[in-house]
Amino acid sequence: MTETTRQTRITSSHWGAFEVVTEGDRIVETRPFGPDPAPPGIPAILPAAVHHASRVARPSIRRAWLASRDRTGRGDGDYVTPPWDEALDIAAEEIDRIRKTHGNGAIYGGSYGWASAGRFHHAQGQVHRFLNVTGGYVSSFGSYSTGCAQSIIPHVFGENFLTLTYEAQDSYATIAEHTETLVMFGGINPKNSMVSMGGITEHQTAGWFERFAAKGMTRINIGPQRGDAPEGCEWLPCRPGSDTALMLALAYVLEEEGLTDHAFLDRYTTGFNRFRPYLLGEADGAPKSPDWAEPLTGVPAGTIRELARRMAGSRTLITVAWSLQRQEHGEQPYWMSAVLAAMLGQIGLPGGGVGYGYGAIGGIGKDFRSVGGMTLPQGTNPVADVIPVARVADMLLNPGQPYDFNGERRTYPDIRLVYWAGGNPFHHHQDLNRLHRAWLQPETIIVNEPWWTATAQRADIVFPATTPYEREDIGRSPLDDYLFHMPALIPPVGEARDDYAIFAGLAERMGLGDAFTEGRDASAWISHLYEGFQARATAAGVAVPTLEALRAKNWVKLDIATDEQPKPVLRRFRADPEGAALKTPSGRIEIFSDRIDGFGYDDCPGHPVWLPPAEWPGAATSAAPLHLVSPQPGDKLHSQLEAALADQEGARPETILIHEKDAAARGIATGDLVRVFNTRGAVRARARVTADILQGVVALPTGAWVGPPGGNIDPNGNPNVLTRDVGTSRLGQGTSAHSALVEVEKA
Ligand SMILES: Nc1nc2c(c(=O)[nH]1)N[C@H]1C(S)=C(S)[C@@H](COP(=O)(O)OP(=O)(O)OC[C@H]3O[C@@H](n4cnc5c(=O)[nH]c(N)nc54)[C@H](O)[C@@H]3O)O[C@H]1N2
Ligand SMILES: Nc1nc2c(c(=O)[nH]1)N[C@H]1C(S)=C(S)[C@@H](COP(=O)(O)OP(=O)(O)OC[C@H]3O[C@@H](n4cnc5c(=O)[nH]c(N)nc54)[C@H](O)[C@@H]3O)O[C@H]1N2
Ligand SMILES: [Mo]
Repeated sequence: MTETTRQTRITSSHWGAFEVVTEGDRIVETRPFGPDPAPPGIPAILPAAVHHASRVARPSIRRAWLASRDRTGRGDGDYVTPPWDEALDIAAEEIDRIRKTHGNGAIYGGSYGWASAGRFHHAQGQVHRFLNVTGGYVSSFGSYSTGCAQSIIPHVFGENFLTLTYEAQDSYATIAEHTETLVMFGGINPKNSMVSMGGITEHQTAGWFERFAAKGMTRINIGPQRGDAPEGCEWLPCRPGSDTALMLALAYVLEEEGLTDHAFLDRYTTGFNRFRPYLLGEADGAPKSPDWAEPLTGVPAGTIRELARRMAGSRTLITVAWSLQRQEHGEQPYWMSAVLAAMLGQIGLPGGGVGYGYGAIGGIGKDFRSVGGMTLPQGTNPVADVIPVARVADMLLNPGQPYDFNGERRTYPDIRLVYWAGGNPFHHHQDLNRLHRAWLQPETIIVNEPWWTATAQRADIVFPATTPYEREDIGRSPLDDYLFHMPALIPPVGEARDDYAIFAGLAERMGLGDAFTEGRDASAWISHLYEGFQARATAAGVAVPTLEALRAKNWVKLDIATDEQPKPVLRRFRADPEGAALKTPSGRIEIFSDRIDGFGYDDCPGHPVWLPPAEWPGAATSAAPLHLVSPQPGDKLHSQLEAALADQEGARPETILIHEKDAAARGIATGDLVRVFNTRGAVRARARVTADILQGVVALPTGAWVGPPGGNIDPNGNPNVLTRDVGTSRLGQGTSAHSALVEVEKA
């Protein structure tokens, strides 16, 4: 055996910090990071994933595209592998041709996706900077995570949704101290708070729930799965897509039994008088009573009444999972939960009111003094055109066609070139067979990727990108209290290059090299960005080491934790509704919004309403009787590291949870291979039979790479073959991933 140097160092990731053991050029082992009380299992797969055969080894160009600009064969797998210089020449020439022939408005660079955690090498920042420097691109608004909430919540609270959730909600410490009843729509799942954009170091959600239990807090998980909240929580099974009906019925009981806090409504809200007739049924003849809601939600009327009384009689925090707005009419549960909390009169009180996304990512519920993060400046985009992020297939299929978005009538651009870096749309988008048809429209598709993902396999030009383990970076999330130097642990695998080097190479060929690099190499950029961060932190009174010292230490914990941070926006508003008025048109919480009413949308009118989705249990048919929810995977982040995970015995196809009665009716047992299908497509999955899911609902997590195009069944089990690609409404235009009906049969 040749002698190799064995080294152990720490790195950071979206799922936390961990130790990495290297021997020479290889990662051989990972271990938990000492200070993390609940380290996730994800890093274990890293040695296999980083050195996996599915790494993109060399720049690759699809043979038929190169020969004749063929687009129909995308996914055919037939690539040539020219040397870097030649591949960069070809790509730069093509980008130049498109922008000179059709303008930069013909380039789509939204490039949605989580990429990696290190801040300088963040692929989105890199691709956007490159495209800005070279004349701009059509960009995207919002995220798949919370696009719908990002549209509706500013109308209701006058606040940017992300500012509200990340900076203004109660911390778990405040909840532990003050909340008596925690009502969780869609649960709060420690499995999901394993991750956070840019990193989460101490995983504490499970620990907080132990504290909540110890102090006797009532914790109610409302939704289709028992497992969406930690063990010991009460489970109130409720049909997916029906939460708004349940919230309306709770509001009805408050109003009927004199439990509404009218003093709060008078002082802090506007429009209750226009909502009340709808609630009581005076407007449409249908009182939104518990008896009305029972057949819609599956929750017994008596249970609804009792819950409303419990909520009114105690300090109650309503939490709403992000999944509730990743569904058709997702605006409604987000708006209605605010109305329900306003009727309870506890908004702005510690441990009361409403909170969005607890548990969705690890940073929510933590309170830190703000010292910010570190990002590569992206410059400005000369192209103004922006699409709602989840409307990408609509855009590609309908150039020049009008669409509505949040009060505006817009037109889809005519996209000729797509550049994607740091995302996997053939994992994340809905109705993948439709996306495939849309994907055949542009003349050219370029992807930077470390692995041959489902998306890379459908690109014309693929540039192999390094992983974070192959380059130096800084790990820093504004929602975390750690700071990491992420050393280059191993040299680049194959011929991989950093996204930065790829874009610098393209920019140089387009005569814009200096504009892109500003004369810095990666290391000079890291020093430059770090110095900016250090100066801001110092100004905020937080000591951070010099970059040199951080390099030597590998990581530091920043002294920024606070036990309790006053909820700035809503606490101040409660204390002083005139002086600290909200930034809504009325200055108050808008139960009725004249602005939204003025849009004239029947799928999102002027106050919250019950609108059944086109696909939900209430619309089940004999052809598609089961509601599919597609939660985040517990063993990884989205589709990342998939190739190595998929190699593990029994890991693929993905596991689908099915209720024991639904399984029995179909002769299905745990471990059986099944076919899950609807009119949009079919996937293979492995059944796990359980009593912990509502009858009539099945759960198939996201994360599998969809198989090659053309097959009539996806062998890996990606739920997006089955999901429906429609906007939440004309207002939010978010993804409706959780609104889908399917049938399951034994394979
Ligand atoms: N059915 C259904 N679908 C969903 C959802 C759902 O609930 N149900 N949820 C949606 C949500 S909330 C999200 S956020 C999306 C997630 O969807 P994505 O964010 O697209 O998923 P990831 O697998 O994280 O994709 C990141 C990609 O970047 C690559 N990558 C990592 N580091 C680098 C790098 O340094 N450079 C480059 N060039 N590439 C890199 C990874 O290999 C990976 O392929 O999925 C959405 N899809
Ligand atoms: N381990 C891990 N954690 C992750 C991620 C990951 O890939 N892996 N991804 C991260 C990302 S990008 C995001 S955006 C967040 C998402 O965070 P969430 O949106 O909270 O997560 P989901 O897993 O999509 O959904 C949570 C649960 O909602 C339930 N649900 C679905 N529809 C309904 C409904 O109509 N009503 C009710 N009451 N419940 C419903 C489902 O049973 C599901 O298990 O998770 C993050 N956390
Ligand atoms: Mo997300």
